[in-house]
Amino acid sequence: MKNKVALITGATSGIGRATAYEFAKHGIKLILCGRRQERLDTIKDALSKQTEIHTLNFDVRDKEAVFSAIEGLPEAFKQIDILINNAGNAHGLDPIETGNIDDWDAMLDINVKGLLYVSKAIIPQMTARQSGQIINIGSSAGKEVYPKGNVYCASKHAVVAVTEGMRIDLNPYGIKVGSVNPGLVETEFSQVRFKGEAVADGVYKGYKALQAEDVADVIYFAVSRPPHVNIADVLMFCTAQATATIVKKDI
Ligand code: NDP
Ligand code: 8X3
Repeated sequence: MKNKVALITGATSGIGRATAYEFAKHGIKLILCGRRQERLDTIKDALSKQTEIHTLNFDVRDKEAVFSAIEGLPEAFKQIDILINNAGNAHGLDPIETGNIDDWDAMLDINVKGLLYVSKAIIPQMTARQSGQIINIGSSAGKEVYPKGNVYCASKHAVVAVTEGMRIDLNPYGIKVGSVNPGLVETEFSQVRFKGEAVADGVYKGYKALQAEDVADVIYFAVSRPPHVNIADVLMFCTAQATATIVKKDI
């Protein structure tokens, strides 16, 4: 894996950050993206002994910023072998009749359109080289709709559909495309979903949720397979979770 270059969106927290740490262990060169520059700097400092790191600060909703950041990459990072489309969040957990339109916009603009913008900026170099790998971080919410999940679930169903579409369209170029779809993962996700309200603290209580590192392990497994193997679609839960609504809790 040494000398490969991976670009990870949403690398400042949770699954993206854990993936950066996992990739760094294996000497993969990293382009780490997010909006919080201080965090990008801290992660760069922490991992620079293990591998070369470049950081990019952009909001995935801003297509001009996305394209100019990727076009402006220094020579050593210009060839991207692995794209991890991870940036995203849930915003709110409300029934459809009272859902907040700004939350809907955020989820569709970030989780779906942002993923498309970043992909569009990178795919042409992969098709030109006839190689590359794209892993989209979907969710169990992309496989199953749950009460009040409505638009978040729609955004993640879209990620699953876009992943399948990419795999079909990029098949002639030998590009690997797959998705990793976790259930409950203990990250900042619920703080964002519930806008810092106290309810967020209870989401991971009473059971052992997946940790970001568990998902990063699977992502690394997918990128470290031999050339003829593509991990197309992974659904992963913590042991306590059976479906979106069935979670065995000790409280
Ligand atoms: P975190 O909130 O911990 O991390 C989200 C990451 O996305 C941050 O690095 C954040 O960076 C980045 N991000 C959010 N909005 C934007 C934006 N507009 N532009 C650029 N970057 C953005 O959550 P997770 O690690 O849990 O989530 C990562 C992915 O995993 C998401 O796609 C999420 O839907 C998915 N997922 C999460 C699950 C969970 O239970 N936690 C389960 C299944 C899937 P910054 O704020 O610095 O820009
Ligand atoms: C995050 C998992 O169950 O909150 O995608 O939708 S869930």
